[in-house]
Amino acid sequence: MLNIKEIRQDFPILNEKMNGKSLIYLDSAATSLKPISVLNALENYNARKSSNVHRGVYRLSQEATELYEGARETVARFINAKTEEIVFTSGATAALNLVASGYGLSNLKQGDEIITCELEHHSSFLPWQNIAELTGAKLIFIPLDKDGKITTDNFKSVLSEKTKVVAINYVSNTMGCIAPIKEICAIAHSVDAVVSIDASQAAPHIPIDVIDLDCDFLSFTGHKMLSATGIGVLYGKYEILNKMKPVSFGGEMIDIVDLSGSSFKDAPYKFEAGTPPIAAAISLKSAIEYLNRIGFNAINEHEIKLRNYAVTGLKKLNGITIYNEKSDIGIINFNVDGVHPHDIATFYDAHGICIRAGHHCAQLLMSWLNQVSTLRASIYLYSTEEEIDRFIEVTNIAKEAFENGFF
Ligand code: C6P
Repeated sequence: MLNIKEIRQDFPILNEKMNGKSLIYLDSAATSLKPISVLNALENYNARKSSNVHRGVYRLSQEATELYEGARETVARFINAKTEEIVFTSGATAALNLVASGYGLSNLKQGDEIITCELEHHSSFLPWQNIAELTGAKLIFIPLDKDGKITTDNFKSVLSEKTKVVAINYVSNTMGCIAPIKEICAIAHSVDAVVSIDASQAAPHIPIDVIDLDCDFLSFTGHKMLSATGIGVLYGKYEILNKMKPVSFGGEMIDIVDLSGSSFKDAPYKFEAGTPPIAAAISLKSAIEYLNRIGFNAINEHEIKLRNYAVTGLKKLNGITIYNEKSDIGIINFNVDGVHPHDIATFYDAHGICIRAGHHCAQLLMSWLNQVSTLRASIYLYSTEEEIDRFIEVTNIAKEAFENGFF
């Protein structure tokens, strides 16, 4: 069980007031709060080790390089990968685009098929829609089950010898459901398709083992798992990654530059052109150490307990539609019937409660749900039962105010 009191002391922002009220942060799926250890790691680099990596022969630069490369080792251990299989990017969006442009563009042709689904975040879907347009490959969608989930049977129903790439999420950012990734990888490999996983909403909540999953690529972003913004991770099986051509060119990714042509370093460095997100990578190491100290079993247990508590509370109020009664992480996707989500979200804000309203960068899913937008409350390790009580209370006040025409 989590020691919630101790955990909350690690997050200084939780002492802030918002609109004169205690801050209740229920938008961790958008970005998480940051603990002191992560802030200290950032401060340590910026205040005491600030210099560029891989470039200087002087001691300070070597120390910065050690910190940066140490972060790569920590990330590799975190997902059971080899160090050279970890590419640092600016976020999950950049990592997912790198797979599509670096692998998809040169390996796909007219008639090939890319399997994806309507749960995808735009950063997972759009890069492949673009590659499909450029190569003539066809996008194929896994039919979701009645709860909006990917199942292995539904996946099998669209797989064929033409399938060359499978690009799907591990955990949906809007429904919070875990996809059967390990089974999907095994099935996809039976037709020699390559599998790219968007693990942005998985990495903060569940343990990931890329060897066990046997995925070919896996992307995630640091800022949803306690680190600073500006750092993302692309894991790729080394034999695939190293064959890929770089998509971004510039400093430090080169071997030899010559008038007649240039050559590049091996992976992962050929994909890290320019000065990398040094401070953010170092903060990600610290974030992973924090998460490992708490442990994913305790985190997940805490999230699911609070999530179920919130769903029970919401269901007691009439006129609430919940789109994901079951979910595997602390995400509740809902609407207050008859009221636009932005109006409710503004009401929450006046009470110090941060909740995301909109299409959540998942417009395909909104169409599947037959909605333009929804509300999303997302819970993390620092969330409390008292915060959920207040969230339910304010939802009720908002609902009654809108029903009685006060707005
Ligand atoms: N989702 C959300 O509120 P970046 O922005 O590159 O760090 O992460 C993109 C991304 C990719 N995949 C999934 C599943 C995601 O949830 C996100 C980011 C945020 O849901 C912001 S739209």
